[in-house]
Amino acid sequence: MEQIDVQKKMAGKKAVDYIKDGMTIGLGSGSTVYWMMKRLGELVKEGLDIKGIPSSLRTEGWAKQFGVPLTDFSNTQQLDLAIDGADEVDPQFNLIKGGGGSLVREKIVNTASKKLIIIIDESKLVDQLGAFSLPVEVVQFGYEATALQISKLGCEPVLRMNGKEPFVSNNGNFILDCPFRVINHPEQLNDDIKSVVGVVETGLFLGMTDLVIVGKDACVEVLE
Ligand code: ABF
Repeated sequence: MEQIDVQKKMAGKKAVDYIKDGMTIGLGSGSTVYWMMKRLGELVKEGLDIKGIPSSLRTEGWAKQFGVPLTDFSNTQQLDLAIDGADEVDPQFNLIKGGGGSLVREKIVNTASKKLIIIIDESKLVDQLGAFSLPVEVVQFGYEATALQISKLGCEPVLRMNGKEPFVSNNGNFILDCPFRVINHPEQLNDDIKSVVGVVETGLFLGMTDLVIVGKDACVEVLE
């Protein structure tokens, strides 16, 4: 296993320490969350009584594969804990997410949770957000016009592709990857992008993270 995968596995497995009997859990997305789901399935088999709401169809598939019971927002509107990955994490725990294309469902799930734990490998820690192109989910209709408006904020948006076709999110939308390079004022940028007609949501997750678990080569570091 590559070192980065070892780190993801360390972080994902550590996260389940925070899951207690009776909780409803927001199940994030991505390859680090995979390890959390696998361990969670083992604990459920041992008798842990939890339910989860998945933030992507892929995570829903893992829940079924590992035997993690699911529920949905028609039954529960507030979650006890959400556990999710990230593409960048700054020292204030502001995040860029959406590299996997599930940012809208992730933001809905994480916002509905009392607590959010982010699980990452070391490479995701940055001094400043922006080197990772910011994913922005937009409706398909007129996405070229939406991209033009976003470009006026200081980047050249790139339509995410899936082979020769545009990538389509779990919500039926397109993703524009926006290379801002350096994001000095994330709150302002988030507000500015969200005010563009056609934008569904941005991958900036600001002021919502309580704890970050960083997988290292032989241990984990918990940042609070
Ligand atoms: C999701 O998975 C996304 O928001 C993010 O793009 C990705 C995290 O990456 P990884 O696969 O490295 O865990 O949480």
